[in-house]
Amino acid sequence: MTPTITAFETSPDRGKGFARDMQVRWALEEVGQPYEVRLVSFKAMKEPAHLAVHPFGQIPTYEEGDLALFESGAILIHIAGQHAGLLPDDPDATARAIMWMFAASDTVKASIIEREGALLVERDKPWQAERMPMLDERVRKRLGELSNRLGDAEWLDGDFSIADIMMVGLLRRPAATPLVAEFPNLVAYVERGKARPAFQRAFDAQFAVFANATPSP
Ligand code: GTB
Repeated sequence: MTPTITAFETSPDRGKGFARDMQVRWALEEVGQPYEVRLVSFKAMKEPAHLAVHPFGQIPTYEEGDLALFESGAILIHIAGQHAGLLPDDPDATARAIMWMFAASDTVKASIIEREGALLVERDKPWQAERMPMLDERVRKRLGELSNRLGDAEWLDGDFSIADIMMVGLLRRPAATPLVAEFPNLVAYVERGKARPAFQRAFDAQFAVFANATPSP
C-alpha cells in the first residue's frame, strides 16, 4: 500500500528541506518506497481533520491503511521495520542505532533548538546579544562531544541507518551550521549524508513543492 505523508503547503524555509517531512522522504527514498504527499496549510494543520492524525497540529504525518503516525522518529522506525537497509539486522546494533536517534532528537537537539529560539524569537530583545555566547557554547560543547565520538567513522554506528538521517537532518539546521563548521569531521559527515542519491531525490521532491506553490487563500 502506498503511504501518504504530510508536508507544508508553503514551507517557511522556501524549499531548503529543513522541515521534518525531509527526513521521512529521505527514508522512503532510501528504500525505494513510493509515497504520496498531502500538502497542508498552517490553517489546515490546526483543523479537526489534521488534528485527528496529529494531535499537535504539525507535519509530518504518515498514513498507510489503518495506521496513522506522527513524530518523524517513530515514522522512520516504522519504515525501517518494513524494509531492509535502514536498521542493522543484529538486535544489539539496532538498539544502538535507536539510541543514536534519541541522541539526535533529544541530547544533541536541545541546545540547538534553544539557540534557534534565541535567534528567531529574541532577535529584538536587549538581552539577546548577552545570551548568545552562552547558547553558542552549549551547542559547541555537544557538537564537540559528538565529533569526538564520530572520529573518522563514516556513520554514527557501523552502517548508515535512520539514526544518520535524524542526525544529519539536525546538523543541517541553520542554527547548527555555523558551529558545525568548527568540526571538520561533522562537516564531512553532513556532506556524506547530503551526497546520498536518496537525500538528493528527497530534497528535489520537497523543493518542487516550494517551486510550484500556489498557496491557499
Ligand atoms: N518532533 C516532531 C517530529 O519530529 O515529527 C516535530 C514536528 C515539527 O516540529 N513540525 C513542524 C511543524 O509542523 C515542522 S518541522 N510546525 C508547525 C506548527 O507547529 O504549527 C520544524 C521546522 C519548521 C520550519 C522550518 N523552516 O522553515 O526552516 C524548519 C523546521
